[in-house]
Parts: sequence; C-alpha cells; structure tokens
Amino acid sequence: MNTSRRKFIKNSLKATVITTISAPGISKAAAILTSSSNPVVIHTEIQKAAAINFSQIALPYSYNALEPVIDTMTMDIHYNKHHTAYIKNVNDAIIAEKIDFASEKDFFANCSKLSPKARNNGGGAWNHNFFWQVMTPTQGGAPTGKVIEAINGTFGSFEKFKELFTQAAMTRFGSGWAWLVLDSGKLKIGSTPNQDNPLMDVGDLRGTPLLGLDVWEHAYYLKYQNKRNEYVANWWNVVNWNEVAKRMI
Ligand code: MN3
Repeated sequence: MNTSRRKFIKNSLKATVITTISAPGISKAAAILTSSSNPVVIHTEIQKAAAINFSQIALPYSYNALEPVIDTMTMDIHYNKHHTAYIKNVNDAIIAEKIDFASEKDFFANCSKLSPKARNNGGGAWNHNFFWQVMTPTQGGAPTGKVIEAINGTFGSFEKFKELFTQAAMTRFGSGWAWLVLDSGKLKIGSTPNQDNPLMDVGDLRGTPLLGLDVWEHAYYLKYQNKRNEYVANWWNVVNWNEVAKRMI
C-alpha cells in the first residue's frame, strides 16, 4: 500500500473515531481511545475489522446443470475442493500477512506486492466466483444486443471472435485462463498464467473481465482428458451472455 493511501485511510479512520466518540452511548470506541496513549493502536484495531475477506458464491445452478458440457463430478470437485481451498487459503494469507486492503479491487491492483500465496489463492477465489457466473445451462449460442455489436465492431464477426478466444485458450501453456476484457472502452482477448487475472497489476492483459474460461486441467480432465480443444469448443454452449452484457458498462 502506498504512503498516500495509508495516510488517507489513517486520517479517515481517525475522523471516524472522533465522530463516534462525540456521539453518546458508544462506549467501546471511547474506551479504546481513552485507555490508549498511542493512536497507532486505535488505527490497527479498526483496520483489522475492515480488512477484506473473500467468500465463495453459491453455485447458481446444480452440479449436473451444465451436463454434458461439464460433467457433474468435475463441477462438484471443482467447486467444493479446488475453489473452496482457494477461498480458505487466501483468507488465511490475509490474516497471517495482515493484508488490509478494503476491497477486492485494491487487493488485485496491488497484487505485485503480495506473497505468492495471497496472489495465487486470491486469484483462484475471484476467478472461480466469476467463472460460475458466466456460465448457465439455459443460454449458450450467440450473444445479442450491445455485446454482439461490440464483438462485431472489434473482431469483425462472432465466428472470428470465437476463433481468437479459442486460440488464446489453446495457446496458454500449462494452467491458466482465457479472457475477454474491456480496457478503456476496447474489447481485448488474451490469457493469464496460473490464477492471475486482468485486474492484477501484473502481466500484459489488463481490464475489466467480461468473460473467462478456466483452462486448468482440473476444469476438464475427467471428461476430456488431453482434449482441451473439445472442452473449449463445447463450452460455448453454456456461456451466459447476459452476465457478459451486465459487465459491459
Ligand atoms: Mn479451476
């Protein structure tokens, strides 16, 4: 966290404490202030309470809902084992390393300063919450409205867009993600390694994620084994274009 931001938070917290104390009936904050001669202690106490905490969203559909594209066992293990572990591990890191960013946005914008544990598990926590939401059993097919207009305007056609996105997914060596992002009003396609994402201050691909595809082997190996190309080709049938549209602000 940079100095000016630290100062800002410290000052705003101080202001909060003073305001609180001037109100009657809030004895706890007053007690902290009066019992301590060191204002830094107050700052630390309050900042801990405001620290970020990642939580796992409820899966928006049942484990078998994306069959036959994503099989039930893969969905169950992916959500209940892999994703749950990322959530637990990032929250452990936040506590152990006293990470005190107040928002996910700030956490990722300062990712280059975090430990590998915080960065990798923070990415894993966020990326999967995103991934579950951009899939649906009831849609798939082609996007409409402003999404198709933007895609056609940038890539020429939906087919060309799918070709470029598939290329990003296929050429990501090892584990990672393929993304469609909005960067300063422009659509971009790219990929990130491991659990990195375009919100992080690392790597070349930056922007607001609109669509993301997990290409870790754990996402497809039980059903597709080494055939990542078939997984990617079938995945278009479960893309939730309404969620993509919501993120295009
Ligand atoms: Mn995964």
